[in-house]
Amino acid sequence: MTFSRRNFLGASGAAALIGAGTVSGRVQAASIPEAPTMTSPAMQPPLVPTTGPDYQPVVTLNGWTLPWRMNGDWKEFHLVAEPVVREFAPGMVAHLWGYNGQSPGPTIEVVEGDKVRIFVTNKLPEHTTIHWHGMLLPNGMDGVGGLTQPQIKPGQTFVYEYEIRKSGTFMYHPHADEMVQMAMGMMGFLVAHPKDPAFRRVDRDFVFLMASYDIEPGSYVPRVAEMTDFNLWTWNSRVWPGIDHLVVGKGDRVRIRFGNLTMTNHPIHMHGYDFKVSCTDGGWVPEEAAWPETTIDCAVGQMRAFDFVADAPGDWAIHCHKAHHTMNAMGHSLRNFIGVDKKEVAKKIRRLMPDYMPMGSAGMADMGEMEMPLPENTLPMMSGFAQFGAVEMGGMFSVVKVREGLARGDYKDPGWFKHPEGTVAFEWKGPERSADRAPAGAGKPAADPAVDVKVVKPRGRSGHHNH
Ligand SMILES: [Cu+2]
Repeated sequence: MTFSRRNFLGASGAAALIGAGTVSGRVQAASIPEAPTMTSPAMQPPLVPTTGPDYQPVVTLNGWTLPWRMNGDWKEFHLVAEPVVREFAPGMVAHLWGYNGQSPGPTIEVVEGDKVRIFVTNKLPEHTTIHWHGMLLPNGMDGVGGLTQPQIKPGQTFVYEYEIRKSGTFMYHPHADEMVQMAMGMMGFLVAHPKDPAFRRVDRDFVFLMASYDIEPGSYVPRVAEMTDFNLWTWNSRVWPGIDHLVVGKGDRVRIRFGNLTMTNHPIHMHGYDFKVSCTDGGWVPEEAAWPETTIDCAVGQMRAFDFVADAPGDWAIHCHKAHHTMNAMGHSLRNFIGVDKKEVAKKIRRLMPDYMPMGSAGMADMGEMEMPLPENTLPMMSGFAQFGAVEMGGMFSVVKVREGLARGDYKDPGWFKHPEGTVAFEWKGPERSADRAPAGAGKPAADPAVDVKVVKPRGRSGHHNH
């Protein structure tokens, strides 16, 4: 782990030094805990609890969990709102606002029944607040600037104190100059674990927040007044191929939780499985009422979690099903040139612009592998490679890698899936060649279909629709 731990006391250390219940809440608040920071976009190992009830800590894609200290009965955190530089994927960084060195901010993990004290220091050039989305708490801790508290001015530190009344899936974000501050990347995940360690427990628990940015190709700062036309669709302020894979052991019980702070809905689809929607930001869905899905739509301001048992090994795609949301910048104002022969035009244009490449006469898949000159700090519209070639994706796309024999807590990338022989789609090259290609049985054609296939014709009169 690379976060700064200067003077920071671990979860057990502080409690031992200060002694439980020796001073009142207000006096304790006089000493501010260290604010650890993280600038690496690499996924940090889950933070296993050392005090209090046991729980399965979450893993934040390309992120981390904020360490805390115990101070008497209180679990204390320190968030610092500040400008940050975030890599979206290798080849592009954005100048954003976030917390403790990163956008999104660190994930906060607490337990039902915890008394939580969160210090918030404002190092932004304008005022801010933090709203604890979905939390049941005293009205004055709700973080709505002007309505429930004065805004936190630059340089000030405010304290939020509340008891965690229920477990579930939550998030935090500013409720001050909200349009600008969320468009700049200010948000973070908040997970409240159940007091009962066995309640709805899983073996791996992944979290990410969805955000959208409008960053002109060649620039670094989001346009914050954009309402609908965003060009970068992110999970934890990362885009494919920069988003961590979700590494899972075969047989693991798995939970994936996400929240939506963009300006449109995202139907999140996972291949290879059906799953149950288990939790929303409103609470747990009772097990007998959890409904099956393979795509779960997440509206603006909503959070969803789904659970499954990882019984099918493989490299399974997980992505937003809006095709424009699995593209990076430059994908939106293109005209459709399918069927247009641009060879003659291209020759003429190349006399003026030697680098000119005509695109899209037969679809745009060629953009997934081309090395076209791009403006600086700009990602290709679609990119990323896997064992069979270009994946032709961007934005909200990743891979759930289910593997046999992974150790508990092993999240290292296991590489691409080794498919059992005869289980990969293959090119038909006639009966003999294809029989060679797939000798193991699965997917092997039984005989020459040209001979055996029976053509089934619809019954009824022609032109009449059968229902
Ligand atoms: Cu989407």
